[in-house]
Amino acid sequence: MATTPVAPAPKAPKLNRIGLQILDYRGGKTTLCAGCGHNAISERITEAFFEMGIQPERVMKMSGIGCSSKSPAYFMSRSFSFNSVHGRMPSVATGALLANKTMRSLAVSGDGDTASIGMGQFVHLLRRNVPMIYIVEDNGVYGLTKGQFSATADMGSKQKSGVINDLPAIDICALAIQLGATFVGRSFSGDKKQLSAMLKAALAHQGTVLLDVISPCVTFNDHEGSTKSYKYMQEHEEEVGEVGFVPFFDDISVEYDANTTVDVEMHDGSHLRLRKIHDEYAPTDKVQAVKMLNESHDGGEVLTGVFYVNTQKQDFSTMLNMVDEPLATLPESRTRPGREVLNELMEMHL
Ligand SMILES: Cc1ncc(C[n+]2csc(CCOP(=O)(O)OP(=O)(O)O)c2C)c(N)n1
Ligand code: SF4
Ligand SMILES: [Mg+2]
Repeated sequence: MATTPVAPAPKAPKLNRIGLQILDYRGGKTTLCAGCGHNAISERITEAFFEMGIQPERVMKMSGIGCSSKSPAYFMSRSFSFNSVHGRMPSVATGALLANKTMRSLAVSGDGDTASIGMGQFVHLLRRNVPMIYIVEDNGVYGLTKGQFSATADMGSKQKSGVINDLPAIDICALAIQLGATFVGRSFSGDKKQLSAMLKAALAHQGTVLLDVISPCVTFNDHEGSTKSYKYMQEHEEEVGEVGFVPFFDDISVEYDANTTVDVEMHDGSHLRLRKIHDEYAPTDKVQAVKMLNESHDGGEVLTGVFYVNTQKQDFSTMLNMVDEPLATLPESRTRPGREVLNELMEMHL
């Protein structure tokens, strides 16, 4: 007797350690240009938050203005989100975190938003070591306003119209290390493996994480003569060290060679394992990290990897000795001083 073939049962979706599936971390459909590096970064963010098992409702997504700053709409729809004013996101993010330090903060900005109009705010976020992940989707141009050079455009790089940039670039990573960020690295939107490992490690850190991610703008800065194009990155990317990450909920006894690999224990018990490729690589040495970045510019390389990690420095909310309960949920009786206290204060200052 002939048997009717039975259709295979549909595969159950993969669940993460808190029982959610990848769909729970997705956002709206992107409206950015097809092939824009920012879209690939959104994908990596979605995967990293899913794989680390972060509750989307416990995340606040912060951004300024630009194509990059629009991208938080394209991942984690269930999270809180604040699309602020061009260049003014750092102060909004700092305030939001102080109001509720129990939330995870993820900022997505652009090179124009951060290093041009936003520089005045950005440097103060760095020196405070505000506990958040700050991603700069770096394409060397103002994509949203049609491709003018930003402050990260390399000297000598060519605009689509043929105009040459005659100003030196600001290295956001060197600046961040110098000013106080405690986890600093650079990646490339096309380097899936490295960017994923760096994002997961960033989620394990308590302090300011600054990730400068080279993210080509296919519409205005992906031509011959650009130093932020896919082709230029494929030819000039130089990994300073291979980034490995073992989350706290996996087996951390995985073997590694201590002669060639630096192991850093992160705040949540996860391990960042950095295998040296570059001779001078010493990711816990601030001076060495800045020196290496300066030398790489002179050599025309685009260094990527984790350049600097410091798990010892206090983050901003610890430094301020904030109460455990978020300020946002404290009752008025605990936030508003009574008349007696006010009178006492007035006496003291008379
Ligand atoms: C206060 C203010 N100044 C200028 C602008 C115009 N503006 C909008 S986006 C942008 C640049 C965006 O560049 P970037 O941050 O690099 O983002 P991208 O679009 O390249 O991702 C500028 C100058 C604005 N919206 N608000
Ligand atoms: S203009 Fe450039 S930065 Fe903006 S979405 Fe298009 S490719 Fe991306
Ligand atoms: Mg830009």
